[in-house]
Amino acid sequence: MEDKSKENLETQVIHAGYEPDEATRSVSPPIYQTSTFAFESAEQGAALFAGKEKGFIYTRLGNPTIEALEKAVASLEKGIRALATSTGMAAVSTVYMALLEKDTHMIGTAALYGASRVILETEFARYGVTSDFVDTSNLEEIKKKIKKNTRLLYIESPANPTMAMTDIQGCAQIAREHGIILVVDNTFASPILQNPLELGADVVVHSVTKFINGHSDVVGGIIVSQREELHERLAKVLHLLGGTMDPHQAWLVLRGLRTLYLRVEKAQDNARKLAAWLESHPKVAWVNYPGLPSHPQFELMKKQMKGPGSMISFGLRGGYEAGLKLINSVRLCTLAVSLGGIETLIEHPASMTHAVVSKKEKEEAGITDDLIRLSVGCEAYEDLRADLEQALEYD
Ligand code: LCS
Repeated sequence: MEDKSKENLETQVIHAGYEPDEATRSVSPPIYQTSTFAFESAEQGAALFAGKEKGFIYTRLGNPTIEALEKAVASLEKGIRALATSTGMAAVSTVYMALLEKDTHMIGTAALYGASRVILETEFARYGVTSDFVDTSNLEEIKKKIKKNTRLLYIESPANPTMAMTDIQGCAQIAREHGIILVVDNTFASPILQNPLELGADVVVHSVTKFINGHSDVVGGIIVSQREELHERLAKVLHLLGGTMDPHQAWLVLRGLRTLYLRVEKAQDNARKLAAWLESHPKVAWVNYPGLPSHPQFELMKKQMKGPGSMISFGLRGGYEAGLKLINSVRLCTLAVSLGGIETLIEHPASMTHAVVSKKEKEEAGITDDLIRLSVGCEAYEDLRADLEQALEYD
């Protein structure tokens, strides 16, 4: 296959990972809907299992349709290899399982997606793994928590749902100095706007449920590595745990991926305008959007991202009560969790996506009761603004 890595992202997103195959010349990749692959002989089966010959064995261990998606996302993220998973949480938990050991420690961003944090505090804690969640926007907070047994620094930037940003290059330097692996959940930015591996991260994870698939019709995840030995370690654990993707799911995600660039551009354009409009609205108390000069890390966004994306969090002067009125009054925006789809979604993280996180930890992470999260989609800006305008007409 031709090396696509030199092409512009706009081109890669359309072509990476697949070329018309020799047998049929089909332009769209075939869906290899099979659980297993026939061996030519007993000897060949043994050679495949022994790793002496390359080829497909069994879909949990690899499948051509899934591989097409993995190659495409690895290329977009500037990684060497990728592993597609059944959900975003399968990617996150595989990373934790592969890179943490009994009696080791990890440091994470306080405002992580709720389940990515809680699985450490409740489930991995049962195996002697300890964790500290800090405001990773402040690199000093990370340094303060490093211990002899710290193995993993796990960050989200921008973070779900506060939109706080973390200096990825700064984290990579700290990680290198202490022999720690840096993993970045790049779900909110997508590979179009941010490539953490180029900024020094070791591994990137995505919930492909979000921007990469982009149509709110599939759940999935992916792990991209920057080094062969990390990929091998992650692959071994994923194949044993079994949280792998299915070929039909992979085909749908690859289909969604082909329009990622167009969707990200359009949604970001809408979000820039909506964030500025919200910020000037008399009923709005605050807006957190990395594309606004008022965002505390506006300069960092310009340094490490190609654009601020399409996620906005904001609070109303009327606080929680007013927020509920707003989200119950929208007509075009859909009241639903998840994000990164073509349709605009609105939700209340404190009682929904981050409900599993304790009240005290939510407060420390900045997930306040008045915070409303908006995942801006690809509708016409004027229609979105009109919808929010009418929903803000409460007394
Ligand atoms: N990482 C991030 C940043 C996420 O936002 C999510 C899900 C996950 C990982 C897990 O991915 P999943 O297993 O759901 O594919 N975030 C959600 C959210 O904010 N609303 O609903 C799900």
